[in-house]
Amino acid sequence: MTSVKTIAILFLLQGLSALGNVDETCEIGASKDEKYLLYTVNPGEGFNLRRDVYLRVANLVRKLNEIDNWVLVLPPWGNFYHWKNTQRGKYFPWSSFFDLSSLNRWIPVMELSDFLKVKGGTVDAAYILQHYAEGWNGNWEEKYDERPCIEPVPFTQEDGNNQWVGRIWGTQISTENFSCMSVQGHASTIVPLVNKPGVRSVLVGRAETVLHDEFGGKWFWSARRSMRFANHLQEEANRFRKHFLDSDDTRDLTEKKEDWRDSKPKQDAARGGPYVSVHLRRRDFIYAKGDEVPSLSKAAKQIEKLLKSYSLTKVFVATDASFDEIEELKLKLKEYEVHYYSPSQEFFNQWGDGGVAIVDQIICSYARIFIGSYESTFSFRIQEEREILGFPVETTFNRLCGKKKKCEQPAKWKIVY
Ligand code: GFB
Repeated sequence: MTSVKTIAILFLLQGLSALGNVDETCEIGASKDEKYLLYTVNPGEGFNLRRDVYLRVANLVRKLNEIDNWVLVLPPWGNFYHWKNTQRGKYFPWSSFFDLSSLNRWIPVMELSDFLKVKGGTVDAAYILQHYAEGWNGNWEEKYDERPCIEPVPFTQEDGNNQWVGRIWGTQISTENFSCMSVQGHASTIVPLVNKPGVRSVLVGRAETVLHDEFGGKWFWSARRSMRFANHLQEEANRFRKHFLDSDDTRDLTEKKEDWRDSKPKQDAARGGPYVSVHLRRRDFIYAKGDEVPSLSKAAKQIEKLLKSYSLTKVFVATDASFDEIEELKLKLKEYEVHYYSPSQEFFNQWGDGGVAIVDQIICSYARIFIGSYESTFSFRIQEEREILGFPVETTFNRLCGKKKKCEQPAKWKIVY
């Protein structure tokens, strides 16, 4: 099985590295028949939309593996607009945030650093996806065509040289075959583009351009369930739950099986810890979403209403708000216990803004009742997590209302097995 093979290669590489014995570019341990897909996402996108793009690409690999033997190379995380306290140019491998053995139970994956050890920084082809300059003119058909690049691309070609060279994830990637591809369609629309005879490694840039093959369907949820968090983050969140929120999996009825494929909690079985959790998105969201975002006073009122209706006294707030805003919110809720996660310096140095964001998301996921922010992908990922844990929908799909009279609640994307 490919996934087992990939893990075996990684162990072999780790062993050889420890012996100081690896030739950085030779194909030690590479399986002759494996092919490699790399991808990028629009640099302006945040952490949680990127997590969604992973699901699209993972299911592209699932499709590719019906005909061949592809491994997904995981693009390291870094240089994000929102990660203000994390050093620019610092990239985190996926194992910093996610459990690779869980991912591998859905499709074969490997870290970029392991790909570079096996293959070096050269790929057989690189495509940057884009929409059609002329739009789709009301005529939806699934297609892709080579077209002039619409936006600046990360690859350049020196005169008289047939190599295209780009700097991606702080790493030099080169290829002899580069083009921009206008695409209209789903992830599997580009299967023939990727799976060409003689092409063994492909980089697909701007992968967010393609849609999910079946958003909210069984394959979507399998890929999503495979995205379990790294143990060190889950444990950090569990310590916080226990210490400050009287919350643990036994009492909360949120125990999970070791392997996500065996974990299928009964719908509505999860009880959650005795606290309200809130995702209160501030900063650029206030400008981007305007009247949909509440003032702190209005947010406090909505939180208090939930605390009362669930007879709870503790609230956990995940937020990107400034310290002053957090203090202001605490003051407005002074009759209740308001908690938020503040990492130790040691934790922050190791896992950065991404690690803190995930700990916040995990703690929100285990609350008796959750309320999020309007159309925030950060909130959406928490809602998915709660579906995976088996919470009743009315405790999950709630949002804070802003000034607008009409306050539509989030769509209820229920899990499918
Ligand atoms: O994750 P994200 O795409 O969600 O971007 P939205 C928000 C980022 O802000 C997160 C930080 O990845 C975190 O780095 N952040 C937001 C938080 N809320 C929290 C929180 O509660 N705790 C912690 N620790 N960090 C979209 C962006 O954000 O908002 C778009 O993707 C754009 O680029 C738009 O900025 C306005 O969907 O909320």
